[in-house]
Amino acid sequence: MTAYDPRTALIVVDVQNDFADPEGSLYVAGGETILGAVNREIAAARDAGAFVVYTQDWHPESTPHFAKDGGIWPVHCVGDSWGAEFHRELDVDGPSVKKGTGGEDGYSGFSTRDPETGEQSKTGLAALLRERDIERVVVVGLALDYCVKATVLDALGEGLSTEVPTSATRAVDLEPGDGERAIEELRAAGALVA
Ligand code: VGL
Ligand code: ZN
Repeated sequence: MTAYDPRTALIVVDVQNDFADPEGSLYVAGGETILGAVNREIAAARDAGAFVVYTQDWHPESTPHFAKDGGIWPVHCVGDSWGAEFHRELDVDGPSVKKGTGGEDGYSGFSTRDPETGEQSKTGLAALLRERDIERVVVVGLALDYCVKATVLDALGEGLSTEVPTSATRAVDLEPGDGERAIEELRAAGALVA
């Protein structure tokens, strides 16, 4: 279990049906098995007075993020669909930041990127953390090699000390070993991955 205090925030990334439920369209193998570990992190954070914030991948029906529209992913997390809802076992107690809503790729909870123009935009996450004088973040959820990785790299870029408890995340592993490579990359960038 990770240690929490009021200057730490827990960021729960994309624990949504399409990633975490075996019936989901972009199911991450073992996604549902992290729910216990994620909920324990949430309880520990809440008990210590730490801020808990959630992200949700939230796409329009057509976006260059999807294979049918020229991207690489099956249709997933279409806004207001079952797949975009939080997994029913997730303890939700805090604000949620939605990303990808305008058709951009929304891998990081902090920023989105237009896949056609490359233009980057910020979500409200950094502002939520700054308002609370957060200096350290713990990042859990799905998927380790995409949205968790991108969120951790942006958190480090924001100057935040960043930790990832591996029991509370899983990788898509589009290519075998992607999860292990993500861990190496995050460590090299300065994250504590334990
Ligand atoms: C994600 C692929 C596409 C994620 C989101 O949450 O890791 N992966 N969209
Ligand atoms: Zn997505």
